[in-house]
Amino acid sequence: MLTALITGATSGIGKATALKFASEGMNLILCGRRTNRLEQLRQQLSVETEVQILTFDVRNRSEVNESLNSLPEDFRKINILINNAGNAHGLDPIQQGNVEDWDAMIDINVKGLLYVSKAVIPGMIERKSGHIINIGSTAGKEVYPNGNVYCASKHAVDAINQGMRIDLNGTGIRVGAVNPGLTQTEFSDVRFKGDTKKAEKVYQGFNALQPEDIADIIYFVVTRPYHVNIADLVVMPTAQASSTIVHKN
Ligand code: NDP
Ligand code: 8X3
Repeated sequence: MLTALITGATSGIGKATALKFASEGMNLILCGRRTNRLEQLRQQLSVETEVQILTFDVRNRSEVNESLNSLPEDFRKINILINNAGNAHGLDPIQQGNVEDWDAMIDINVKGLLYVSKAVIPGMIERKSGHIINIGSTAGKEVYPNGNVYCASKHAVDAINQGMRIDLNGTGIRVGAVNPGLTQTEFSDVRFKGDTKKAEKVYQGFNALQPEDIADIIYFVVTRPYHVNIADLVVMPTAQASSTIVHKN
């Protein structure tokens, strides 16, 4: 029985991946800061599979380590790590950028991903097996106006994904990235700090990707035969050609 740890499981892509994995019988370790949502998911998914929940902020290195060390013995063998927790904070020209937003994006999207990976990788090396999926973004492939630091954080994820694959080569661990384009989640609510009207506009006039679309792809990636590693995958809505070119009705 495979065990998957998913960060950012309380919403969007992480939650959809949790639902997909549960429906396929994987054991789950679900992480996030919102305990009530994690509890709800545990109740919902426990009829299908075994679920552990961990409440921690990926920015807090000691919380990350203590949480992972608190796992019961039968959840310590993590086969799959989905490094998904992350968000954009703000969409401002760099000269008007908010330093707290910059800190949040670098601390969560980059350092948080590293802290969780650092805690999980040693066990995978010991067992000579494991699969790490880093959730990047089209924003990690190109920079768009006002995307500055968010794009930088996702370019860092792209570099870390490559670096992990290079350094872990020969250990038995597979490493790959899934890089979504515009996906309708709580992402824009967070980016625009609860301005739901502004957030809704982002996905109006075209068929955006849904979190379930990405979850299906993640499931496909982690269920390839062991000798197949999907190293880097970019997926956009059909209406999207690049970060700045989206065909709207
Ligand atoms: P959501 O806002 O719906 O989900 C974000 C998740 O990240 C939540 O579960 C949230 O949980 C978690 N999270 C955020 N900050 C922290 C933190 N400090 N510590 C722990 N967990 C945290 O957005 P998405 O599902 O869209 O985003 C998931 C990933 O996909 C992100 O890495 C994002 O950059 C990426 N992505 C999204 C795209 C999109 O268009 N939506 C496109 C490309 C990539 P909680 O608040 O409970 O802590
Ligand atoms: C999320 C996609 O284009 O909003 O990473 O940055 S975008």
